[in-house]
Amino acid sequence: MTARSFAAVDLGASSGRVIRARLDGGTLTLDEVHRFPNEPVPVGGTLHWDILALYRGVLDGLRAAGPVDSIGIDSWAVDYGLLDSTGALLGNPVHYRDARTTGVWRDVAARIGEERLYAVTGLQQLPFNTLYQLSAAIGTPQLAAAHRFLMIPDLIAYWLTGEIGAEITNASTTQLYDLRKRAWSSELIAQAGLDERLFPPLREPGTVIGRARDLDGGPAVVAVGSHDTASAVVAVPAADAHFAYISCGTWSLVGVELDEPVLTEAGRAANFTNEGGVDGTIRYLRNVMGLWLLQESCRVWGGPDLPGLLAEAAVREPFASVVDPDHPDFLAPGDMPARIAEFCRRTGQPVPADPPAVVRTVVDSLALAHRRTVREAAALSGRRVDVVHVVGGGARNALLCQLTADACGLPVLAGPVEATALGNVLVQARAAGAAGPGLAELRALLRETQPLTRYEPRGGQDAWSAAASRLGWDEP
Ligand code: LFR
Repeated sequence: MTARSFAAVDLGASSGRVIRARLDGGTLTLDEVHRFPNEPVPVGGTLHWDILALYRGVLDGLRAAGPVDSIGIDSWAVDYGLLDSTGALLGNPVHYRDARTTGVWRDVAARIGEERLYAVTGLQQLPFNTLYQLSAAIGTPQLAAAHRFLMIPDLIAYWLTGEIGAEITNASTTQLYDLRKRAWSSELIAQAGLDERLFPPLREPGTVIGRARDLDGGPAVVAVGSHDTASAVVAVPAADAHFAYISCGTWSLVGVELDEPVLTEAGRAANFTNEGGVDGTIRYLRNVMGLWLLQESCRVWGGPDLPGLLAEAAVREPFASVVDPDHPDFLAPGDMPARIAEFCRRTGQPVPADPPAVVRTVVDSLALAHRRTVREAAALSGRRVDVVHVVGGGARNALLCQLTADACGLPVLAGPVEATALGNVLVQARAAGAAGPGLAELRALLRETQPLTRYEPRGGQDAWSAAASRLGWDEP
């Protein structure tokens, strides 16, 4: 078979990347050809994405990648741009961490009915779900002038190809998508007071969107799991169905992969989500705040040497203090060490005295939240879990991986670090007839080509239960 090359555009909350992948027989190699910062900009009290700077980075990266068979685009979920009737972008997309939805989501959810919302969309309540962002925009001149709604990867694809559409894995995070009908929910769109004509036709991962007009040779742009978590889960190198995954980056997305949604009252009460995955799979998971707590702490500390801090944290006292990483206080950008200190004070725990102590508190707390969420995912779905796969940047964090294995009482298989880019590339490779056909074959290819690290649980489950009860957590 001849060698194939693909470009993965992966936009993350703190940086964007263009990665070139080469698939040659049994070898799959990645090469990051361009990385550019993603620096949100506060304007007039609203936090925006600098979408044109991101697009500039995408174009520079795609030019640097040279000739490729195709291009796939993924990014974080829920956020969007609005086009006017001439196709021009109306304003800069707003960052999901902006506070404009704070007071909105409870009212909207109560008006539509939380049970109904869950029955149709299967989604967890996150204050920033697209439904709540659009609800917050009702009455604005911008929404009144809007002709089309495009999620971030669909907007980038539109700029590259001129083609309008909505990729389904990302559409499934809007809370306006009917999971069973695999279509926009006319019912919820109407109830939210939105115009259904805003929402473009849906497209499946693996379909060709169009040609990138401004690039040499006009390579095809192919729809992938454009929600970064959907692409990351494609690249979980699982050998059978009995696994949980933690897609660990800015967020930790913790759950299991299912064939059918779980829409039970218990799942709704536990705020579990059913996001649409590649090949009709369901990502049954819950968002855990993830490395965001460390990233923001490091920003406040002026960019310290993180590996050094983690090494020091590893020898600090375990469970000196633990926090609930999902507390709403930790959602917005800001002084995380101060917020962690405040949480500890409020809950009668020692305040971490220096950066290594803060780091230990964060890592213990994340491992504890991973444990709780893996257990809940297994209990709520009935899926037996024998191994926990940690993929994404967090797979590099040996302390977090070991403590997650300890906390879950299960082996952790860490890697690939580049899961999102790999999942993006594999769906393109399959569309080109160069890999697959099923997720099982794509994952087998990863097991053969990507380095993975195994962490065995070291016991001590009682200490983890005790830490969980300090937070008042009821564990299954
Ligand atoms: C991860 C992610 C999560 C989503 C959050 C906000 O990058 O896509 O899956 O809940 O970002 O969009």
